[in-house]
Amino acid sequence: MMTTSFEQQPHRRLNPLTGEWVLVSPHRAARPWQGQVEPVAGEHLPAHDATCYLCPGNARAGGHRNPDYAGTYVFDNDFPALVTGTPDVRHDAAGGLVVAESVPGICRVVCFSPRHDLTLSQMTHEGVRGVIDTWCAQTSELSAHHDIRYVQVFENRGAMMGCSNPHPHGQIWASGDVPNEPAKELATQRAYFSAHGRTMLGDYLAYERTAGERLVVENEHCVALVPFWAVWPFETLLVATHPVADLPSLSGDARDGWADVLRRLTRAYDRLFDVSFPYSLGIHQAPCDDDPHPEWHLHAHVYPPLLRSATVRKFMVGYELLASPQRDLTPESAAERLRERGATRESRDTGAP
Ligand code: H2U
Ligand code: ZN
Repeated sequence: MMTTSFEQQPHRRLNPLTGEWVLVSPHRAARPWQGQVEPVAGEHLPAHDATCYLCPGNARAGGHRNPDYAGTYVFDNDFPALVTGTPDVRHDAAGGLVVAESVPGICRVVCFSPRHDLTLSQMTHEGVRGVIDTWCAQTSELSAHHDIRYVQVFENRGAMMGCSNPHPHGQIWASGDVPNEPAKELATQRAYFSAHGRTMLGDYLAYERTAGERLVVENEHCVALVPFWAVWPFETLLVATHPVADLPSLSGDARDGWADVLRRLTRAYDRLFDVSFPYSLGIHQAPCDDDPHPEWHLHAHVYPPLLRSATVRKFMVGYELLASPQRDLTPESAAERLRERGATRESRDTGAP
């Protein structure tokens, strides 16, 4: 348990993966709140939408047509942020103050299901397992490219997160650099592994399993918890129970375990405010740079913007933008609320494909 005085008094918590602090002000959570927590009528979507650029058989921008796919479907993004074959150029002026360099890369879109009206939380176990298998296969394929050093798998869900289309899909951006967030985690995990000979997240997971108060859903392969240093109100961290460095290293059983936790967690999120819960989800895996990565422990972050209801979101502005992230709701109470809604182990045959 936490030192009792921290339950009421302002304090800051360290994120050992990034080396950054978050300010926690639990006493503010008790302040009067006039807003209602009300269910929002869900948008009714058709199973197939003739105007959707991700539905089977439909045309996309640029003239491509999607095949009549049955499971997942991957295509090269028609508006990629990164492209292959960019000339290798570096600009360094003003004694290192004005620096730019070229970044080659490949951007893909992953349709999770042919059904326009589903989310990960509503798909069957087999459907979500198919998504994980696709992430694994894409990671293997993209990391084999000689100019790729990092493969970022992610999903932006919901209009609140800037997602342009409700059709269940995610993206993969593979790049020639190791981007900011994984680069921070590489440095901290490396330092921890060289000091202790064990992975940072393996030791952290052992601590959380004993403490119990931040656990949300788990099985023998994957644990979802609200990290001690969570910034977003209902942020979660998914950690592999057996340390592996990347998605392709997950065994078949472990992929089933991740599918089970992903489904139960996204269902718990949907039940929290009785709304199809928006979030950004991303897998953090080892860089594919030919170095061994015994320090890297496969994990995923889920960052949902909602704070008090389906319509009240947290904004990262003011102090957060200029000084440090801050939260009122403690990670422990967020975990308790999610745990209550994710307690049941779902039957494998509920849901849709
Ligand atoms: P969101 O996940 O943020 O909604 O983005 C969907 C992606 O789909 C976006 O990166 C791509 C956009 O470039 N896209 C296509 O590749 N082809 C299309 O016909 C429309 C959208
Ligand atoms: Zn669609």
